[in-house]
Amino acid sequence: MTMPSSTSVRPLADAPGAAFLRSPRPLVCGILNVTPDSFSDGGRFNDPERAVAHGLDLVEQGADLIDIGGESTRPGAQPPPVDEELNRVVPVVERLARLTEVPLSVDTSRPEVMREAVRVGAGMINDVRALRAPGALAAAVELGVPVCLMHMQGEPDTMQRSPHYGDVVAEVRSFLAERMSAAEGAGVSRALTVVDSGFGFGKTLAHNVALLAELQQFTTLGARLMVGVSRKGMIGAITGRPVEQRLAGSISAAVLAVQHGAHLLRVHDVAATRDALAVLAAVAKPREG
Ligand code: 7PJ
Repeated sequence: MTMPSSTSVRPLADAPGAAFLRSPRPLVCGILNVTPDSFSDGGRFNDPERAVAHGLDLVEQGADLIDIGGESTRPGAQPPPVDEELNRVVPVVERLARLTEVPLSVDTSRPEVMREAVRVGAGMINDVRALRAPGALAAAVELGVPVCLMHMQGEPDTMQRSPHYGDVVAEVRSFLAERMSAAEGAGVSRALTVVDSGFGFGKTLAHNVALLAELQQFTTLGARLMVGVSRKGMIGAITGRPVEQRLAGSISAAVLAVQHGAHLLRVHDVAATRDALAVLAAVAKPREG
């Protein structure tokens, strides 16, 4: 048996601060929106007390991670002023960090919000702009926490006007490879990197379906793979259901995503997703790493 050479790739997530990413089972990340205008729960968790209570409920339901976001990225949305985003996110991260051991992720593209959120207890950055905003890459390097790099074509205010690709899977994959290289080149450990094809972000239903069908292609990038399809428009388009009736469709897509190699699921309905994954795990062979 040959020993790994010193130049061999370190195991994924073999880095301090990323222990939770090492889990051999798929992780369920609960969504905590602290925005007045999010598409599925806009305004409901707007006040910090209610947001914290909802975060604790997600923990009770079995969340492995909680993703806290103060910028609505629904189609047509404009980013809030930075102070507004800070005011929405920081108090909730700070309070939840005191009340739970479950890792907290901050869903932001802004270096100021990344820094403040990590300072008060966030342990991960989830960036729908994949560290392309000025200063974001440097902030991620400095903070040394895991980072999710997501693909988006365009910006939320216009991204659904006319999404276009030659080969959506190849283009999204090469974008993610490029952003992984940029992050690694700047000093973000590959062990801390998560990638996400960004369902619904500048994509038609056909694009989203192609990405879900070919999800395995993203597992060879050398990063953990996150999938967020919970209650999204693609589930509505496939099932013909309004947002409050998309649980069954969302669960089906989540199970399919895990069967196709997803390591993290970003979901609203944590308990139901955990149940579905328990059924899958009972019949599936254990997956490597
Ligand atoms: C995603 C996200 C996603 C990652 C949102 C929603 C829309 N971050 N932030 N992946 N979606 N990484 O909550 O459905 O799919 S906002």
